[in-house]
Amino acid sequence: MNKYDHKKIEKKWQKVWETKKMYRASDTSKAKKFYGLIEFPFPSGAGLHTGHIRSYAAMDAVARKRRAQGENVLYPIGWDAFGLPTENYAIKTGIQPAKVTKTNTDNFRRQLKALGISFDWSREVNTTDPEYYKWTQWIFLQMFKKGLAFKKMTHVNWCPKDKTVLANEEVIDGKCERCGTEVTKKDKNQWILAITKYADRLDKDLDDVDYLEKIKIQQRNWIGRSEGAELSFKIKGTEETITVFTTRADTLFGVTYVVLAPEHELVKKLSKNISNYSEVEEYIESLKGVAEIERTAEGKEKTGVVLKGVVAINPVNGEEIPVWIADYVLASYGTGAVMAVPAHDARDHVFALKYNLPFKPVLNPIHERPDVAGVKSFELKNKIVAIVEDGKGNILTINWKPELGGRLFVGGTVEQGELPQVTAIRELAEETGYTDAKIVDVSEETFTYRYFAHSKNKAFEAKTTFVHIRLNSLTQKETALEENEKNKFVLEWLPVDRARKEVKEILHVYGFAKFIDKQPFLGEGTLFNSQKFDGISSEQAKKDITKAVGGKMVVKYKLRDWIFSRQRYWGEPIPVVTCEKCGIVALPEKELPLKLPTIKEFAPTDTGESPLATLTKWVNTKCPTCKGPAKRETDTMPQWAGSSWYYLRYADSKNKKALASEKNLKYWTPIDWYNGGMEHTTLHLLYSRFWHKFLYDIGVVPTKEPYQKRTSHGLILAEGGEKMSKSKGNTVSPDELVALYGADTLRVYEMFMGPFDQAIAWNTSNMIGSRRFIERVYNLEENVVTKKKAPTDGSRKHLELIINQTIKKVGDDIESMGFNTAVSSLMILLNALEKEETVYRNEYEVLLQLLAPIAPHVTEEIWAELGNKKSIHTMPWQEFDPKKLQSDTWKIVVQINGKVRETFVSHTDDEEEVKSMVLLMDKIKARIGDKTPARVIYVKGKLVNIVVPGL
Ligand code: ANZ
Ligand code: ZN
Repeated sequence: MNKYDHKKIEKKWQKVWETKKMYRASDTSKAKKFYGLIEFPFPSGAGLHTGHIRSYAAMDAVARKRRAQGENVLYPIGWDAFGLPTENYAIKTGIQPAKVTKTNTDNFRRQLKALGISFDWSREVNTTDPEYYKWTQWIFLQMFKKGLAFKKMTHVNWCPKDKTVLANEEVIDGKCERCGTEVTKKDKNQWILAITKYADRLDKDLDDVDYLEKIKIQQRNWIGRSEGAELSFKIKGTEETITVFTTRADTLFGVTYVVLAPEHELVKKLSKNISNYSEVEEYIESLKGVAEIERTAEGKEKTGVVLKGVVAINPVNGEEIPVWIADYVLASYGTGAVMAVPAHDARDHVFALKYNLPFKPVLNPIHERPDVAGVKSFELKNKIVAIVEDGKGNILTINWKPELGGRLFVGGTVEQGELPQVTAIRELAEETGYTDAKIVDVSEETFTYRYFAHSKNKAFEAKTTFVHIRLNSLTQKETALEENEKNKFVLEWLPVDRARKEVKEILHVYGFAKFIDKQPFLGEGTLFNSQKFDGISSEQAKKDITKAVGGKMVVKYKLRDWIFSRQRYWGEPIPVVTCEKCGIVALPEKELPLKLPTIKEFAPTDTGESPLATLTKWVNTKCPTCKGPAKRETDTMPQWAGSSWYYLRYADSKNKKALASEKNLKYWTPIDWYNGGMEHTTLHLLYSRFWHKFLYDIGVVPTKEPYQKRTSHGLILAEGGEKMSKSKGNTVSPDELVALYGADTLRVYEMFMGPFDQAIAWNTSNMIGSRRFIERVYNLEENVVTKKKAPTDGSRKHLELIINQTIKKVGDDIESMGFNTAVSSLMILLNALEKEETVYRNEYEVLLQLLAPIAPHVTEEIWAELGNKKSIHTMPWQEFDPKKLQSDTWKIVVQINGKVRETFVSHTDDEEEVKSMVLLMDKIKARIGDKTPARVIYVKGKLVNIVVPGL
């Protein structure tokens, strides 16, 4: 027997595949195309890590399966090679970034080839190759010409260590995503890409793509579409107005103050009117350098200062209200101003409590039970819910028998002409005997509850008023309740926390939240305290009130424009010049690529300018328009530029006339399946969708969306569960693993280690299991009768079943990224084959073919050893026979005169067969002896009962 020698096998086949150009995609095939994509790596000095492999090996399994199914597969690879790490390395070592990149990509290429991933290497792209970034620059120029790329003085995030501008997305918890340094703010003239112009489409078109739901949700939250209204408040005694953005125009009567963002331009404009202006300035100063994310972080204490002397006028009722500035209002969102409704907004609520500002409720909550859908007329009732405290932290509950409603607070019906607080005191006395009570509060709002009482066959509308009561003493009188009434409930005082947990009824929960937890009502309802709008729904009022005060309905987005320039060396030069006469002028397209000049000093300058600014000879140039003196732009593009369109270049990577030919783009786009990390959902994925949509608009690409389907893999963590990182020294390099165990083992292990979409810790010692599995597959060849096919006389039926099931399962699992269960079902099939004394060639070949997408080398080797001339990777995918999927085993219970005497597993449920089988069983025969059964009853697939009289 040959020993499994992975080193020999893997090298050999990698060479053969390369020579035969096995994985080249055809641009002209008539077959169905499949474009599978993984996020191309940044070629770091550390080389490939196990996390890369998880995604690549998974998509490789899909690609190989699709090829076997006759599809024309494009599975490309390239390098996202611009970016800071390379540049920082160059600064440290003085080695040219281009050279570092070459070394690193060579290493990555070697590592990937050693894994046998079926990339089409002929289409390799590199974002730092001038032939590539020529087109990155070209796309930029198209955006510039359409006004989507422009320069603007911007308040930017600045990393003092990396000396670079960071996009909001690159700031994590106020720190630089890369180096962890505290981020500061700086005003800089920056290139901006107007991604917000595409916000609506980036949101809406998610409807048409097949992304994992969590990816859609993250994108939608990031885009942050919000429908609302802009309403204007005049400022008393001035010509100024404050325009607020609100999603809740229905609460306009509940506004008790207005808040401006501290940076709002009106603050300066109104400085003369503000009597405490120095306090205001001091406050604004104190917020400088605090990131927006921090300012609005949940749970952070809100601060603010009133603008003394400034009075706003509520446009709907002329009420005069104070104006504040506060940190919880952001200049960059909406209009940078808010109408505050403490009774119905959570942030305003805490702020108003802190600064003692008034509350004015304007909404009655409403709840309809589903059983009143369509009901028009209701019988009205007035009710109360009373939250009764003993003054020692306990709340009175009435624990009704479950069928009567379970645990509630005190409740009751308001009698004709009665005030709700009177009802509450009366009901309290009647039901509980407590009489020494004091009213603390009575709700202004009533909660409308509509329900159908089946016992009375009538629909009711109950309006509940909430009463807060405190007992002065626990003096308790005998109640007048009848015995049978008393048995229906018990009174219990519960500590606040238990009461909160144990009372579940919606009205009672509301009362508790209002009085004990001091929660505002955030939902929608029916208006009151709103003059002529009283009684209408929130939904209607949003429109009616907006109209009445001359406001306008608007849609806002949280998404910000993309700050696109970096003051760094290792990026695409931005292909424009600034001319004294003509302003910013695009380079003519024929001058592209504008090559990145080589330079000696890569470190960014202390002024925050790009090191390119030091190359006076390069910087000083001629204006393409007027030929006068002009200066080149010295900012470069961010790393996100090259990765925003690389998938298009794969369609036609050598094209010199266009980023890719129309024909190839038409054939290959959209990408059928893109797998990548969740960390790229709001950055790369959104950026590239934006570029793609722009290219669609200018007629360069034929589809609206770049990616038809997007999935995501879970992170691979270091052994012990920490995040893998070079600095912690806990990364795992594939090189030793490939040498020691082989690429196939590594690949099987990565697919088998756990559910693909979940994070999992690396464990090298677990790789032994995958290695053993492959060895067993290899050794099984010994038992194979090579030339013969399995007989079809039914003697291999048990194997046919499992073989067909495995074909189906592996196929389904690869498509749904259930790689771990695909491997385990192959293990089950292997077990079954190992139990056989002889295995027939076609049976063995099924195992090999199903395993080939995951372990491509060893399966190819055995395939050849079996005498096959063509590669296993060119064989058609195995089909299962749907008729042979059913597990044809039944667990049959055998009874004699109703007593269980035996159970057994049958491979048939046919009545005659089962019966005769049972009657032939030795055990059964022995029990029946010479008597004759009167009847044999059969319950299909379950039971045989033999009726034997006189036994
Ligand atoms: C009054 C109001 C009453 C509001 C109410 C809410 C509830 P989304 O849904 O996230 O778009 N807002 C508007 N601009 C703001 C800013 N620049 N900084 C902080 N908060 C701002 O949120 C829209 C709501 O957030 C707006 O509706 C506004 O508060 C607040 F019962 O207006 B609302
Ligand atoms: Zn000019």
